Amino acid sequence: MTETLPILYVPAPILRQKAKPVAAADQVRDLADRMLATMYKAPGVGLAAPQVGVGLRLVVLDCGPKDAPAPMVLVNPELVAASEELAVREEGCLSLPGQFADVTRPYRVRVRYLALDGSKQEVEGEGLLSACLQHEIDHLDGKLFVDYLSILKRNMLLRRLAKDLKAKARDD
Ligand code: GNR
Ligand code: NI
Repeated sequence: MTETLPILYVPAPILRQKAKPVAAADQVRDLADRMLATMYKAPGVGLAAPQVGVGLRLVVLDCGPKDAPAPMVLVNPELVAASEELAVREEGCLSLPGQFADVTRPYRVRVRYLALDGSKQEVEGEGLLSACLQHEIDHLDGKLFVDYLSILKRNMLLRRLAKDLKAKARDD
């Protein structure tokens, strides 16, 4: 089995930094494999490289149904279009375990990226895939879903996370 990687939690500084473009797509194959294994194990529907301590613009995701795995690897993804129509969805993040909140984002987006073979690709998504694509690209820019919440809600959530992680560390 592919080795998994430890997931970093808020407030790890790398989660707030801008990730650097991948210079050669075919050189992140192993990392992408390990990120997919880490994502499925968590489990989650997406994972960005900074969440495993790597400051590169690399994302993996699988927003397909559980019975039909559809892993995607996006190198240097860029948002190229977003609908005016918005949608509200409850989001969570593997870097803020156990914390969830409603986030409003464009309902449909178009994302340009490189595949692992270096070929140019585009994907258009709505619903969960759209939210996931935006959530992961945000990670590459040091942005987290809590940044879309009111200060009050964000602080509540971050305080609860700190408390939960402290309790978990005590139990370990
Ligand atoms: O597992 C995840 N679920 C999720 C739900 C709604 C919108 C985005 C996501 S991504 C998240 C995994 C994660 O933290 N990716 O960075
Ligand atoms: Ni996340």
